[in-house]
Amino acid sequence: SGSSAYWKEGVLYQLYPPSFKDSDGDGWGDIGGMLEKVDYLAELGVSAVWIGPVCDSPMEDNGYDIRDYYKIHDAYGTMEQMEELIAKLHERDIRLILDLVINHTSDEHPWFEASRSSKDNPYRDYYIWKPAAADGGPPNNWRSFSEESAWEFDEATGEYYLHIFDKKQPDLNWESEKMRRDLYRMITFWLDKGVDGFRLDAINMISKHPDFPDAPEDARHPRGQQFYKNGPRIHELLRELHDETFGRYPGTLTLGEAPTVTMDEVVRYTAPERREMDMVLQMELIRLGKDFGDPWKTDPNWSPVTLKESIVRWYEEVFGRGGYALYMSTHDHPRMLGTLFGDLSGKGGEAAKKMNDAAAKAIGTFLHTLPGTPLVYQGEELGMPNADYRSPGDYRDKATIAAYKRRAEKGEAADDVLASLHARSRDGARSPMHWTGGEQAGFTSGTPWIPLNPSGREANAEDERNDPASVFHHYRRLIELRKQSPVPARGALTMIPLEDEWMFAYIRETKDERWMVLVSFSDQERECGVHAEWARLAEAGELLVGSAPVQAGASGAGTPFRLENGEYRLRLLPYQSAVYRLP
Ligand code: TEU
Repeated sequence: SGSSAYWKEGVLYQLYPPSFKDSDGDGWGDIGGMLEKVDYLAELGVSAVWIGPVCDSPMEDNGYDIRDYYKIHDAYGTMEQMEELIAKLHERDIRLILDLVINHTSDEHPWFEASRSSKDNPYRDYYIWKPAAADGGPPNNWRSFSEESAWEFDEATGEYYLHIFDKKQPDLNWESEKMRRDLYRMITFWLDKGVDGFRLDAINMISKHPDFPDAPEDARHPRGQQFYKNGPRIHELLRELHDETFGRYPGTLTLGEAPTVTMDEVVRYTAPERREMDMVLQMELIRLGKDFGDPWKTDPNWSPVTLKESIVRWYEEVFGRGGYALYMSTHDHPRMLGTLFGDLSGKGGEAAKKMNDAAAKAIGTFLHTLPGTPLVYQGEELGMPNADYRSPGDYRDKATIAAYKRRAEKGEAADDVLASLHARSRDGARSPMHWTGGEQAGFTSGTPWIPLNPSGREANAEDERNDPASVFHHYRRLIELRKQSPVPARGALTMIPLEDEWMFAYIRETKDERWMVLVSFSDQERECGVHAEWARLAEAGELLVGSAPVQAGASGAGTPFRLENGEYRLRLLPYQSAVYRLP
């Protein structure tokens, strides 16, 4: 890992295979489509691309249910294309990070078919089987992420198996050394293919409490999580995993998805001397506006002030001691643009586009000027808004469809349910990528597996690459800045105190260079008092990157600082952002 690891200086890109680019007209993104867009990724300037799972799968969870770790899913292409993608990315000095799903497999995986066939099958203990409770029901009261029992009864052997996700995703039993060895063999196979690292799916859930005790009936969703998230043997298992695989391939990047890991636990998972993982994908920033206790509720009283608190805690408690990927968008949560930030009227049109562009640039400026490693989720660099699907039939995610049905049957008003789907369903982030403003946004020549976003089409790669003021070029500039200066990746962070919680101002500095970052997360023009020293510094500063209206240097029109009656005021336009290099 070392201090000069590329991933500490660079930017990661998350590519969601089903929705990235379809090259053969079957409506599904595929590796052929990825090959077509390697130059696009190189132009954006990202250092590594994390692609979601592309192994053979029945696609119950869009590939997070693996049936064969050694075969590429037919709809995505062939192993030869995979090898070509690795080579082509490497030619452009971009690394490939594979999604590694090893907390569970598909129930159609041969291991599970053997395991369920009989109690004394050698693969029986590759999974977690338990007899029924005394009342004949599930072994305990745990519930899955899909809000049903976490146990599925299997007739053949009259026992239940554990699945903390969908029932077609049985959890692997990490207490079985034989199973672990099979996984290590598979990971080594992919490392020998030349992949540069892995994003480890739900990796902090692999160690379950050996007694599988009941959780309190009113425990937070998903009930029972306290007995498998950051479980009793998690660190020794991750250490063994590291030493048996990644540790033997120096420079391999490991990015662990660890949903409930708290800030102070990040160091235990990612400090180099721990020999576990390099970085975690923690959920603190993306939680904004969501009631994580209920998958379908939003938090009406949200405020970006929690972002300020998180980054200060991250900087003070973790930075320099552990690895942290910064993201506010991914395939598992609606895009913040169009749900929390940007144009929320749903009216569309020029004004909406302007508001969305400014908000997209504000989010990008915030993430890319913080300590840590920013992650760009496909479409975020274009300012693609959350899909505003208008009918339940537009959704594809199993948990979303089940929730809609359940709530409609309970008689909940259809509009209310649709509104909560728009605000919380992960399908909002999964609408196909916009490559052009034309037919099917240039994603496919066929019928896409999920409808395109009915709006937001003006945010597309082709138009934006030809518009220097576009969100795309704003992201390209932010990524370029990260390559030109050590300030964003390694500089110290000092918040500038402002009494307005929607306005952010902070300093990032090394001994040689000092930046000031200003960001408004508000759709209104706002202003507040600011200490004279900061205003004077910015007045003499050089604008490195800013959102429209682009300030002509620190003293031109639109300068955020004003001197009024001897007091300095900071005034920001809706979602205005600016980065100054200070004298
Ligand atoms: O997500 C694991 C996870 O932490 C869940 O909270 C996830 O965010 C939730 O299922 C969202 O509805 C990973 C993958 O990112 C997700 O796409 C998969 O569905 C899940 O694991 C099972 O593989």
